[in-house]
Amino acid sequence: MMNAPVGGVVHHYRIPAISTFALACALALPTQAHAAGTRAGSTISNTASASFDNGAGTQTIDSNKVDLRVDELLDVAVDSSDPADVATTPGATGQLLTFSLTNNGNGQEGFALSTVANGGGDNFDPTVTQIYLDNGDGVFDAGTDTLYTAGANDPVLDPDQSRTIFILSTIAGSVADGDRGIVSLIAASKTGTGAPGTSFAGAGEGGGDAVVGSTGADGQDSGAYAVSAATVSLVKSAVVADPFGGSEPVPGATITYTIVATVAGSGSVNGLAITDNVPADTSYVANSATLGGAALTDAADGDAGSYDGTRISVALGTIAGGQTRTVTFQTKID
Ligand SMILES: [Ca+2]
Ligand SMILES: [Ca+2]
Ligand SMILES: [Ca+2]
Ligand SMILES: [Ca+2]
Repeated sequence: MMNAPVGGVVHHYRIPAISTFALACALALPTQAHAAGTRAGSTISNTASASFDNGAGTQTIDSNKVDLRVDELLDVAVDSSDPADVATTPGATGQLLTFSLTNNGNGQEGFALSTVANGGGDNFDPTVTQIYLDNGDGVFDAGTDTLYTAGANDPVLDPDQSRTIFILSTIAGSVADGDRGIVSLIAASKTGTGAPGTSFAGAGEGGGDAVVGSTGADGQDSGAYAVSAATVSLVKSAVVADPFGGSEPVPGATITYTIVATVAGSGSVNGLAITDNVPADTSYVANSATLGGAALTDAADGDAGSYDGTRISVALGTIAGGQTRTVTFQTKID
């Protein structure tokens, strides 16, 4: 048979002329794999023959034909498609986990989907809000993918067919940096599940029985969210310089305030801004604000700082964990 070498020939640059026909045949074959085995409902027919010589020459007789209808095996696999924990943040919504669902049976089958989000082995329980059935592009888009409703649009797959499934979750606001939350997706054959070998009479594709395969006709896999969060701490201090070279807080003395913002954690914070009202009985020293030692103008302009006559504002923007920002400004005691 030519079948065996064909697969190897396809991957070589030089194709022997003798294999051209075989190669063409290989390319013309359906691309679908046949891991699921012979399609349910197929008939396997067999007839035996006997030949003999009874003195009147060789004769041949055939047996009766034996037809066997192939039953449907129910097998399914669920696999997480996320290569690692999916990063999330406290209070986040619409957080995505991706799975593949594969019909490993030999007949068309529908699958009921469900999730478990409190299975343990982690730090918190995500709240699953929706399951979506992908439209085939492998990318989640709420506008073009199908919102799953159990019992209403259970995915139906041909043998060896796979479908991408998306799970969306909300993350509690109380979770901490580094916390993990696991969600499992479960798919169960709608014809039935059970111990391998369990048979559902007449329920198979093509009229045969449906028989639970080695997977129990259900499958599940888990994905996980990992919280990447940051916290901000703010420390303020003051240094006084009096007009006499000392540090007494007397009228005429200058107070230099220092505010240190420290961001901790594996995540980052957005829109970090520091404000400070200039205290009563003092007068702000014009253009005295600094950020990281660099001067800031009082005008609301290109730099991060401004003074509006009442308070100092410094916009720091997005700051990653492990970084600090130091702001100073001066006032004079009236
Ligand atoms: Ca079926
Ligand atoms: Ca949990
Ligand atoms: Ca899609
Ligand atoms: Ca400014």
